[in-house]
Amino acid sequence: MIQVTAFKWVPPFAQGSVRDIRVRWALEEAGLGYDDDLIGFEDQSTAAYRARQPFGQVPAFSDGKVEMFESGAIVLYIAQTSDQLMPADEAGRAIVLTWLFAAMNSVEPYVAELATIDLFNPDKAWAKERRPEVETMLRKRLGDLQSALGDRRWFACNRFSAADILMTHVLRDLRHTNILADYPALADYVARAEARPAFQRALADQLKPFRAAEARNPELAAGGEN
Ligand SMILES: N[C@@H](CCC(=O)N[C@@H](CS)C(=O)NCC(=O)O)C(=O)O
Repeated sequence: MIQVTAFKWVPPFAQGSVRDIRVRWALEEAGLGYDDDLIGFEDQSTAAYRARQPFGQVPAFSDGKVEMFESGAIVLYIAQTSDQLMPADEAGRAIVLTWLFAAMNSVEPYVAELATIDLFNPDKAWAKERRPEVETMLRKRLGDLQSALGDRRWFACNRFSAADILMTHVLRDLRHTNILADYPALADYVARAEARPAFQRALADQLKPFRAAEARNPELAAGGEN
C-alpha cells in the first residue's frame, strides 16, 4: 500500500498548503489509493523518521517498491506511472519535466521568500526593509509566467499534467496576499486547477486530521482553514 507522511496538525496559516498535498493530489489524479501516515512535531527529529526524511519534514513516501522524500520527486515518480499526469511521448514528457522544474526552481524561490517574510517575520526590521524588493522581483517573475501561459489552460502539452500540480501549489502560497489578482490569467489558472475534484479530495484529506485534532483540543483552533 502507498503511504504518505503528513502532519497530525499544523497552524491555520499552513493548513491546506503543507507539501503532502502535492503528493495526495497526484495520487488522486492517478486514481491510486494511499494511507496517510500522520506524524507529530515530536516525531520529526527521531532517528526512525530521519531515516525516511533526512530533514525531518513531510512528505515521505513509500509504495512497497521505493522509499522517497522531496514532494517534486515523488510527484514525478507517480507521474511516470500515470497517463493522467504525463503524456506518453518523449517530447511531451520533456515539456512536463521542464514546467515541473520551472515551478520549483524558477517560481517557488520568489514565492517562498515572500512567504518567509510575511508569515514568519512580518515585524522584523530586516523583513520590512527587504519586502518591497522581494515583491518587485516576484511580480516580474509572475508577469513573465503569465506571458508564458498565454491563453493556454495548462502549462504543458495543452492538457493537465504533473507540472500543473507543482505550479498551482507554488502559486497557492500567495493566497495570504492579493498579488495574484494582478495576474488574472494566473489567478484563473489556479482557480481552474483547484476546482479539480482530485485537488478537492486531496485538500479535504489533508484537513481532516487537523479538524479532528482541533475538535479534541479547541485551543488549537485559533483560526480557520487558510
Ligand atoms: N523540499 C521539500 C520541502 C518539504 C517541506 O518544506 N515540508 C514542510 C511542510 S510544507 C515541513 O515539513 N516543515 C516542517 C519543518 O521543516 O520542520 C519537499 O518539497 O518535500
